[in-house]
Amino acid sequence: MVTLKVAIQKSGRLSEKSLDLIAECDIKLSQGKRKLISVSDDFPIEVLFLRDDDIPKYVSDGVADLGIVGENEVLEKQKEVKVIKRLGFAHCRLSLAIPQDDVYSGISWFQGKRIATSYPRILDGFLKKNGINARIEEISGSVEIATGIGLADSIFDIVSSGSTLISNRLKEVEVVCHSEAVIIAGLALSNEKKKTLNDFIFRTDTVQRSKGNKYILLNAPNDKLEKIISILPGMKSPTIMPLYEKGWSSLHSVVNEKEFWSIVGELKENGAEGILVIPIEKMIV
Ligand code: PRT
Ligand code: ZN
Repeated sequence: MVTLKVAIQKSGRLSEKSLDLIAECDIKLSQGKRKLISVSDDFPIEVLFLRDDDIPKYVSDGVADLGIVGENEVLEKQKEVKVIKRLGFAHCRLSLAIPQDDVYSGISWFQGKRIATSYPRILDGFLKKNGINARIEEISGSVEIATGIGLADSIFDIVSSGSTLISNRLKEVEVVCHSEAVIIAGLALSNEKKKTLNDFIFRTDTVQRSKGNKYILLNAPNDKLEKIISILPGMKSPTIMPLYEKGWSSLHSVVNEKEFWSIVGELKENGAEGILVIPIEKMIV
């Protein structure tokens, strides 16, 4: 298989989880993190460690074939790349925020105002769509202090818990878009590279599917099995095996971690005993 070059963030909010994903795919990288390039002996992959802002460009230029990056950077950079998979981590939103004490009258509040941001393109698109004429002050970091130092009347920035806004006496008034980590790919991958890509995506799908799911084993009297099966939301039909003790069976199935706590009481009420819940490492359907 042809080697695939994957760009991930060198250091920051996405780096650890990106490396975890690669490791969970059973791909071991040759060198420690924080190097410029790492290779793997057991999968045709080369990992490039870059700044997240640069990843869409490197992928569209073909320097890297794939990238793991925040969707916000993809939307902002407007490079020729396609999002091929959402990864379910680094969730955040891009929002407009104004000083806490200002009365917010709706989107027209922004008419004629100065808005500081590191995401001028996304903001510009939003303002145009809403017919707002405002001045965008592009800055590369510490956007949240822009109103306090008199650089702008409001800000447009990433919000996660909202505590940065609160500690800077700002309030979130418009959510413009949501973001999470995604895998992006270049538009012109060779067929050979696509094969490696499919293999890599298959592995990531397998890892993601297993997350949040648990293998459940329990014992139950045979006359209660039907009821217990109707409680279990399982993947397909559960496996039933007879126990040595007559009239009893062992039932095996897969449950979602979140659902487990809401059904465990009902399982017990209906005669389930010796319930075991075991982590699943890989799940292939
Ligand atoms: O050095 P490099 O350029 O690679 O890194 P960076 O500093 O630009 O990015 P980094 O590591 O801060 O973030 C990488 C990606 O993580 C972002 O592009 C988003 O996709 C995602 N992400 C998720 C976040 C946040 N959550 C987040 N909370 N990125 C930044 N923040 C910052 C935000 O800028 C603000 O200052 O956290 C603050 C807000 O957080 P709350 O929780 O106080 O609301
Ligand atoms: Zn960055």
